[in-house]
Amino acid sequence: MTALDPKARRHLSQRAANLQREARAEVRAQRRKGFRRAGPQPDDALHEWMLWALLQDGAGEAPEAEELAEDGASAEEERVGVVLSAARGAAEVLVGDETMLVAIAPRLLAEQATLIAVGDEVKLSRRAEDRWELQRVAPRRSRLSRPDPQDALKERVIAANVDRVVVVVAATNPPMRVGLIDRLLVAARRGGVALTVVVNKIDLADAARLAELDALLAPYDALQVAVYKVSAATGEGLEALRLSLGGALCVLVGASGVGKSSLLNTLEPTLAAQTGEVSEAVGKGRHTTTRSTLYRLADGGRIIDTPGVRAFGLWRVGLDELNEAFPDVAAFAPECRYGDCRHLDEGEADCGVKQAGLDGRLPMPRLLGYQRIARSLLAEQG
Ligand SMILES: Nc1nc2c(ncn2[C@@H]2O[C@H](COP(=O)(O)OP(=O)(O)O)[C@@H](O)[C@H]2O)c(=O)[nH]1
Ligand SMILES: [Mg+2]
Ligand SMILES: [Zn+2]
Repeated sequence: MTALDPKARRHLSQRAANLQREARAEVRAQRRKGFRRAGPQPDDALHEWMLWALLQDGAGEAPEAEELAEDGASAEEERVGVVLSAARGAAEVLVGDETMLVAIAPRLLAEQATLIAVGDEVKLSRRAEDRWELQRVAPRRSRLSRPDPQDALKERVIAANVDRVVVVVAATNPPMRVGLIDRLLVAARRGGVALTVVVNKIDLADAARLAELDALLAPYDALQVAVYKVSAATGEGLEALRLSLGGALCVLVGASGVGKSSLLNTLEPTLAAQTGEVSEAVGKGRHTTTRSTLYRLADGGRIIDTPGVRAFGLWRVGLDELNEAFPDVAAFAPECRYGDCRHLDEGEADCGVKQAGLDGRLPMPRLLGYQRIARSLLAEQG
């Protein structure tokens, strides 16, 4: 919103606060189970409401105006940039060194969650003196996707054009789930992105736990997945992590509370990415990440912070793609008696993969992890 002058910004912020107050009254009046109003919720940050207020400005626009500008736009009426964050109907776009707040073209709104993601390269068109609209999205080089939470048949792109997915887990708390790493590995391969695993909070782990983590994560080494053990609290391991990320565009993914925002703050102290600490001054209101946002690092790298994920669904992944992400498991498939063996049920006799798990050639967690995802994929297919 730095594209707005202070006066316009103050005005927008006032209108946003009004909209937020109205929404609070509306929700109070209609409180019943499951009720959810469209747009931002009363407790969302004022920032969200400012984006929403800005969107309301463009709601009554005549369609002819749009067509006119699209055909007749001259060079200085168009700009290209990268999406830093996107709300319903509006986006923050980095154009050169300037952050611009723009409305999203009405015809893109219905499919916004699929069409526009953080990291997307976009074209803007001028609509009025200081009003720009996001018109087009360039084809993506890579993506991290999952099914849309509201409609599993739709793709929800979490981040576009990223070089690396960095899955963050905590050494102790919250509990680490290897299944999330496996699923992200599948999704990352599917989207053409490399994967790094970061184990944060090692300051809280004793020697026994560290050894346990090493054993659990050893199989990933063989899959060209880099594993870093760090502490955002003490800074341990962060220099090595920073060097490995280089100037790449990375997306941080993981459960809530593992320390994604803390890591970002430590990697780039000039950033004020929100972390889970509750501010004394604010009292209420949790400082958790509610929206994916791209941040630029001083060394040229760029990192996308995302809200926490509880589970990670797989978008259009079948057993073939699963096998590609589990090459260590698939390596034993030639030893199965049947060519179409899925390495699952007791009924599948003479399974070389399960045998390899039983006699220790394949680590049991890898076999079980494979089977869990395979079962869920087969269940989805009905
Ligand atoms: N002990 C310890 N606590 C950490 C570390 N990193 C983050 N935390 C704490 O974990 C909580 C969640 O951090 P946050 O960055 O908001 O997690 P996010 O939800 O993944 O973004 C906060 O209270 C942090 O202070 C760490 O390396 N060690
Ligand atoms: Mg966060
Ligand atoms: Zn088998």
